[in-house]
Amino acid sequence: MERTLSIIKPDAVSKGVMGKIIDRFEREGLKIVAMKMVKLTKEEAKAFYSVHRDKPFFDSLTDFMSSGPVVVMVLEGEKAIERNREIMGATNPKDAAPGTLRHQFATDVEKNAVHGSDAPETAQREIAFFFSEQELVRLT
Ligand code: RTP
Ligand code: MG
Repeated sequence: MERTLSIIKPDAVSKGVMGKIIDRFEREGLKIVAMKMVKLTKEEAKAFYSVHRDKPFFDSLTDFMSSGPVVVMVLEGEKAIERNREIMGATNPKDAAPGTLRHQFATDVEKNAVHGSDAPETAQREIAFFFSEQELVRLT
């Protein structure tokens, strides 16, 4: 069993599609083992996306991520990291395959509806960024 961090980004929350996104994860068999709604500060967004600190889009990305509430979730399942990335689709919705969340719900390459961890080490770091061990429910 693997865990990954998923974020429903501010664009998707304000469009009113968080239920649809959660529904998709449930239908795909990914189990939600932690979930909360938070509004990140600019500083928190910068810390979360610190790997991108030298990218030209960093300031804009962290403004966007702190612009409104987000839903953060821990998804659990076999190959959860890879499966979530498949369900999300490519970063740029123009490149995202039909049926992926970003194809369905993203506005542009930045306002792209969802985040998902990209590797086991990043999943561990990102889960710990938002949740303590006691906040993750045990399914069995
Ligand atoms: P994420 O980390 O949010 O799951 O997205 P990702 O792996 O598909 O893409 P990544 O390269 O990690 O980029 C992180 C987020 O930064 C914004 N971005 N803007 N303006 C741009 O060219 C640009 N490129 C990336 C997106 O919100 C992207 O998801
Ligand atoms: Mg990424």
